[in-house]
Amino acid sequence: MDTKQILQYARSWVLEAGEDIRANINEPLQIDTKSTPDDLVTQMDQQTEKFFADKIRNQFPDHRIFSEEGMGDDISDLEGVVWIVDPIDGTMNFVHQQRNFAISIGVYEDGTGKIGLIYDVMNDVLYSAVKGEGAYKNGNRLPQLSTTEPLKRSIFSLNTTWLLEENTLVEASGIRELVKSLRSTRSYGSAALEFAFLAEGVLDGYVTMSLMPWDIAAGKVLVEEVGGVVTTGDNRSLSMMDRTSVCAARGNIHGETVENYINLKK
Ligand code: 2AM
Ligand code: CA
Ligand code: CA
Ligand code: CA
Repeated sequence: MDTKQILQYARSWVLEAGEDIRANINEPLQIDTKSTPDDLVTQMDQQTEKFFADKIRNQFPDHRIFSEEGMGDDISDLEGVVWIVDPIDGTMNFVHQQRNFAISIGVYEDGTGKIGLIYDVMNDVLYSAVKGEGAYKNGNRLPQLSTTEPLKRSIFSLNTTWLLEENTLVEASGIRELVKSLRSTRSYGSAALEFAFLAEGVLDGYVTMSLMPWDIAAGKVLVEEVGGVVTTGDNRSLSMMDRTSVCAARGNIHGETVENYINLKK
């Protein structure tokens, strides 16, 4: 694939979609729910996904689209070029806060992540990475992550739905031990931004249950380009087809972290 050309189109579409979201940020939202009353979707999620699907299909008719809100293709493998799209990652933040959400686009070729774009829309900050060519924040190269800072001086982002898990699972997961070992924790509510902040070095790790491929696809490319490691919660490689737990961290603390997560399978 012509990575440079695809990156150029992807970047310009992401910026255009983001500008449209900003321009309409105070317009009334039509808010629907999906699997649960807290699983939200708005017309802006759908409209933005349709924007990408139309652009991709028009420009790259042989590429396929794997996306959250149903405008993509029926995907059961990652052969060829697949755009893995989350039009708004952090819909709850979008609805409640009008900030702290991102557009996330990963472009994969035969299952390998080639391009990752995460756009922090309200701050107009674009994180981008091409496999083998480094990661950037608004065009400025991000340095490699520290390989020496220990867990005790690390900040991890954690999804606090952990606290709702059965006590036995919480105990078995080692999450309490991990939290005790860290300097502190955060929770931003947008998986894509959590990956981007890890790539930027303002977070040192991100551990969560139950993400979908479009939550992860771009972030994995970004984090790996600065020397971070991204696996499932039980240290397997991510499939990018199924719902999965995630442990992403700086290279020197990932192994130690994931060993505290022996029961974090899904
Ligand atoms: P979303 O806003 O695109 O749905 C919130 O902690 C993070 O988890 C967000 O990145 C959110 O993505 C994702 N998320 C929220 N609900 C989810 C669900 N039911 N399944 C998978 N991911 C979800
Ligand atoms: Ca969603
Ligand atoms: Ca998402
Ligand atoms: Ca979404």
